[in-house]
Amino acid sequence: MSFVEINFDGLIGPTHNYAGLSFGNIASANNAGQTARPRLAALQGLAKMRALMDLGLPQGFLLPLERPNAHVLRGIGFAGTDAEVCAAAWAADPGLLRNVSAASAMWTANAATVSPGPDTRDGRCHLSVANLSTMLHRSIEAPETEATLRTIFADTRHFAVHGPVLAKLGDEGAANHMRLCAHHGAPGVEVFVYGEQRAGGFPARQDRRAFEAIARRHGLDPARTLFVQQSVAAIDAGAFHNDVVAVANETVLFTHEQAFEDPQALYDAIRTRLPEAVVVEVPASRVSLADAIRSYLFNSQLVSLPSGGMALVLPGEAQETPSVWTWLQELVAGNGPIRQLIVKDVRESMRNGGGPACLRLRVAVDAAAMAAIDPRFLLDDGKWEGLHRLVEAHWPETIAPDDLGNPDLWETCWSARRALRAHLGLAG
Ligand code: SUG
Repeated sequence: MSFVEINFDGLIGPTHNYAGLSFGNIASANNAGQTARPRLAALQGLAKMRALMDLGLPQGFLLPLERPNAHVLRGIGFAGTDAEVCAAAWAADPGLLRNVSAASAMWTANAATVSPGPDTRDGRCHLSVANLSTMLHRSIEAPETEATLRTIFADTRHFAVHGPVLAKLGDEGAANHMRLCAHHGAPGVEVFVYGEQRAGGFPARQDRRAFEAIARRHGLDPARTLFVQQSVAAIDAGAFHNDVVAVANETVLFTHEQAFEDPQALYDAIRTRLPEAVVVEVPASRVSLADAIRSYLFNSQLVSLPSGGMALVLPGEAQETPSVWTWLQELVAGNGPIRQLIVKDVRESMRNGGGPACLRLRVAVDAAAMAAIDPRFLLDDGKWEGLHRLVEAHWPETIAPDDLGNPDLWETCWSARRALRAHLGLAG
């Protein structure tokens, strides 16, 4: 087996809800206060994983974190048992409990930044856990995410897992990182996309210096490493991560015309380093930035098919947005590398601003590194069915905003997580 790319999807956790916690994320704000369907959300996520498996692609998953997180509440002065701590927080400040209850670790594109072995000085695959320090509810993810990644990628002959960079340097991981290469096993051009804060604008969550630190730690070749600024217009239109307006796979960069401050300079820099690169740019005259963000056209998974060519795994909203769907029909009718459209319903996640690409972390590995990955986190038919059954049995059907203060819900969610860990043979 040669090099393969594995998608590690976040198994959507039992506390999935709509608390409107992410300023600058339009879907999260618009759907705040609605009733969420955690069981359906997790099943939609699993169905998407299944679709990738059916294409013949390797599929892994990452775990939901412990939510509500009583340890964090204890650290800020609440005392007692887990349930007492949560009850006290809810009474004192419901917003706090909402923040420590978020199932936001489902968006594993924000778990870490990954540089595969062909790009790094020591030939190992390097993963840097994201600090997610801009949003309170996400800033508490890193320690548990790091523990999970250290379990999955424990073999230091093939992998190096790094902790998060300084919290002052905001870092949101692979959501702002793209890799272009002749094929997954060839040295890549790594593109790190950062934001610049505009006074009064939505938050620019990715600090340039965070990415510079990560590139240094990963031992990347400076000649094949690009730092580019995300367009201010995109952030202000609601593209809080670059993967809302651009996605890359192997030789292809699929991007909106207004994704970057200086798109021509980026395209030229990529082509100089990778002459076979193909830039598929969608003009604003065909798909407005607003339609791109509403439909999550670019938050599709762009994957190489074992049979050749590439497929886009899109959210249902892309099909429902006429400008987008018309453009996509023309795209696949042409002679370009993108040949197939696969539409998956991930509406529960989409309502919080998380499309197909947000739900996955890509890790490209050779056969030896693949064999070194903890197999409990790699899916086959039987393991997928096991997860499906577990979700059906343990995940709550609905969560309305005030349910988050209900002790019965906390117990249900903690016991769902315990059942999952026991199912996988993990402690605690
Ligand atoms: O960080 N939404 C996430 C969505 C992350 C999407 N990821 C990528 N683009 N890769 C965020 O804004 C909303 C949670 C809430 O409001 O309850 C939230 O965290």
